[in-house]
Amino acid sequence: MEARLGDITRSASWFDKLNVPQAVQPAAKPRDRWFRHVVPMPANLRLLILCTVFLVPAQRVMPPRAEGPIPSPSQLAWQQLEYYAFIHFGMNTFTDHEWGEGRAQPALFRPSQLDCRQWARVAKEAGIKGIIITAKHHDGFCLWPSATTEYSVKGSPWRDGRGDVLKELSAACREYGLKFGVYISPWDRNHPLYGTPRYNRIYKDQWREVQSNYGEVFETWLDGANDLKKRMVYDFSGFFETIRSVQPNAVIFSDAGPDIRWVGNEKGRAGETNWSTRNNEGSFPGFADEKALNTGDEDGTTWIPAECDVSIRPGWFYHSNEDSKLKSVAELMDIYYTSVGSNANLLVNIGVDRRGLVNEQDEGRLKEFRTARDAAFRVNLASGLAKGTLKASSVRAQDPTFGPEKAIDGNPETYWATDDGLKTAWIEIDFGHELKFNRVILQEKIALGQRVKRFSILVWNGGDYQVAGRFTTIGYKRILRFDTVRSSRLRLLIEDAKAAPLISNIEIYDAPPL
Ligand code: FUL
Repeated sequence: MEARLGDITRSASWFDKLNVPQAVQPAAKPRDRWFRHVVPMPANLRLLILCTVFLVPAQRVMPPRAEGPIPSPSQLAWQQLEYYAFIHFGMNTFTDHEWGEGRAQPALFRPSQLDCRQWARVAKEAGIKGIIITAKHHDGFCLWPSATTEYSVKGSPWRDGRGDVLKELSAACREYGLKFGVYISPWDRNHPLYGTPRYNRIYKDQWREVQSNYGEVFETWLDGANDLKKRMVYDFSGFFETIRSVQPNAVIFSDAGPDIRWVGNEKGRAGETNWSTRNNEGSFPGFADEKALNTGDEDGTTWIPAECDVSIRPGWFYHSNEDSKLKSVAELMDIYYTSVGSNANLLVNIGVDRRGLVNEQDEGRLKEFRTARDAAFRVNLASGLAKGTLKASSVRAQDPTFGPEKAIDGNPETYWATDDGLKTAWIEIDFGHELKFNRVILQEKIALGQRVKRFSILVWNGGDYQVAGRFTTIGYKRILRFDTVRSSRLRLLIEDAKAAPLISNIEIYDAPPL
């Protein structure tokens, strides 16, 4: 899928046919001939009109209008987190199960050294921005002393039945500057009311409890899991309303959004084409159209970006027999490129062990993963370039506010914009001398909609531009990988877009081999 620089043999002449302007055209300004048509009028009225016309300061060029659906402020803040962790911990940790049946005695839950500050410290040191905890998995065991059930930490010997994992974890997250999120499974294999309509109320109460008592929750995670025999008709719209009523800024994740969508697999792979827009009508958690979730819909009517959940080990919960089966750094880096690098957020799962600690194996691997990311993106070759090293085929109304330099100024608010109506355009960086690179990061100004449908990266070979790779969508972030090239110029050629492209960031790196 990934176009690589091995493809460079292709001639660049195809893009000449795209009819992309070769340089910025002077904007044709309408001529101010209004005064010709002035009809006789009283002198004081004429004076007033003249004052208004000449004394009002020159109008700024208006920013482009949004195209299609756009993210809410919470969705935008969520997208900027990029990478955060899942923690699967609960009764399954002690019974060595993935899906408990809800029959294990609460007395079995007895972590010997549970320390949420250790979880938060490891996460912080690994560059993780937040933690989502399995407050209740399918077995129904609650990690907080819920009033809705007897099946919880209050029945366990841990902290003499007075413990509360959510209380300790939310405090640790605050201490370490991490976001705190919660997963509550709707499927509950213990609750006596499961399978009856009354259970919907129980489940809403559980959301009310976890959202009312532990401070700010950044993400609420709901899967669509259902019992095969006692099949529930879940009141998902009621669940979403309940969550919104307590914490309106918490984004809600499920197969069907409403804020964040599942990416359609548990491998950490978003589509090469990945729209943050979806035609969501008829979607229901538990009935996932995996293909559509993987790519989103170009003409989607709702903004629902994708999240990639993937475990660092084969299972979600800790099993000692998986201590030697962690994903390698190379695998994690590959996942990073196909998730964060493909316009999705990455949710890496850690199974906290029976002691109640992030296991040494997982801690080590998470830190190695961070080291590899830091090494890949150490020196941005597009930063600090002198003015004039960038050119573009078009600049919105020729206003420097939207000039090509805005794509490398390190400010996510500013962006390069072309004139309205253009669907093809290029921006070029001339380094002035040959540089070696193999990664390019691109970002669109998604606050105004996702626009780019197809683009190429071209590199100058001394006499001509050659294609390094051809790609489809960009979105919030796209990271392109290709074999190392040596070149003095790079051109981003946008070949098709839903509306005039708005590029807020370009970074260029020479990532070392792993
Ligand atoms: C799924 C569950 O069935 C798995 O056990 C795991 O929790 C995964 C993240 O979500 O729906």
